[in-house]
Amino acid sequence: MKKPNLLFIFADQWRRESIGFMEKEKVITPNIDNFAKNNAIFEKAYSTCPLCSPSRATILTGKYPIAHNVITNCKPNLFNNFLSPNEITIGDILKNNNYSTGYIGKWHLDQPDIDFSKNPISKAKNWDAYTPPGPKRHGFDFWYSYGADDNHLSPHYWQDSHEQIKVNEWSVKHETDIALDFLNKNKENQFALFLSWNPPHTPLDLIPQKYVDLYDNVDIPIRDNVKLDSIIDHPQTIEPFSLKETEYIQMVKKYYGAISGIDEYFGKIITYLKDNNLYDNTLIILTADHGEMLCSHGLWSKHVWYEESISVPFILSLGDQFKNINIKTPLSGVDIVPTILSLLNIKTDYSFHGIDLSPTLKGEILNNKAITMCYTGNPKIINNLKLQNKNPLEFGWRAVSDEEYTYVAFKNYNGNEKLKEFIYEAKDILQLNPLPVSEKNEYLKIYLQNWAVKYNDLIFN
Ligand SMILES: [Ca+2]
Repeated sequence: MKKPNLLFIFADQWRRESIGFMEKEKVITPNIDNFAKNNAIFEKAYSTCPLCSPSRATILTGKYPIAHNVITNCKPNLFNNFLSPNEITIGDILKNNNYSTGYIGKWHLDQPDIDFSKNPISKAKNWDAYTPPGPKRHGFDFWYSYGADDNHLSPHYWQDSHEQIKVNEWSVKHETDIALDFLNKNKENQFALFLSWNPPHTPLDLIPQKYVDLYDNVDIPIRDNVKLDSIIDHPQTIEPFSLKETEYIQMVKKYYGAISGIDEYFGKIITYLKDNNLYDNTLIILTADHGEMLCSHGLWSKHVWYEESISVPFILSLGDQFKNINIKTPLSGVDIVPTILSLLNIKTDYSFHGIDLSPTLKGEILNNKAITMCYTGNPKIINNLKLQNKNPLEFGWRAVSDEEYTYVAFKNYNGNEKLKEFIYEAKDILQLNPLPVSEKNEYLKIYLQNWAVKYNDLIFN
């Protein structure tokens, strides 16, 4: 019998609670709700690093950022910070196992083209890159992708030449059409497709209005940890700004609208798979690279240890094998490759930093912990630390979560403060009441210290 196919769909900056069935936020997602109701939900899924490139590299390699070396976003003048052709990704492994492989949408794992030429023939600007056929595509044979660009209503892509393909429609719609075409051409094959949607990533104005209009008469409650005066990101790289409540609610409606749009196209894909007898033998995963703060704790975007930033949706189906299952064991980005390979019955000699969580789908409880982290990629901060003869990799934060607590170790990026520690109880959902490290929870600190020794992480130096 054919091994199961794989369809891995992930969005960008989509936090775990921004889905209808979670009943935490008023997001309209009927297709995803229906999918989740009939399948397996990992209730504690975490991004390994709440930032695009490191998270994506971890999803594909099953390794921590300190090992695959993508510790911050791929952007100009950071010459070693891209996914090396020598890394082994799930794409490489699936291709070697005779899968027809494809990658559609945002990649953001390559060195920007403007590092090589001021006017690249690919016409890639800023952080963007054309990844040519070869080892940098990591086993993905069909390619319809770009590096980093956020023009959701006028996206562009590259296939197998430097020629940029420009499109005038919402990126989620366009990429779904390309994905359906890939599925149609490969339905007789054993296929593995990664579909990487950019929304609900900012800018939130670049969304078809019809999705925002869905929320015209919806009362949007404001999360109790939201602060709208003096909003910054973490670490602070933007000037503080403020929002009126009405402005904030309008912004949240746009964020939710993007997710409703995603829901529509996710529904089309599921319908296609069912109509073409592909649903039963396809492992489908729906997740995100990281979350979005949306002004919780007065913070914008991500790169911080709070749940809104590190938590992601993670819903999985394989025919009707895993029905109505809610898994409480934490899952982190490093666990994704070993779990997928196990569910596809693929054995490999490569080792990963995460574990195979597939036994949890059959009711086993595994003692897994999710480790999350951020380093600095800000050139000003890096230069400042180097002027102090300090290694930038010693700074930032590392965290570990289990079902009861999250422990955070934070060394401020300015280089002259001691390590700070925070403990959050899982039941303190808004994380407004950090606890001191105590006898009850210090096992997590010890766990993280052992992790740092094992993987040569420098946060406790
Ligand atoms: Ca991202």
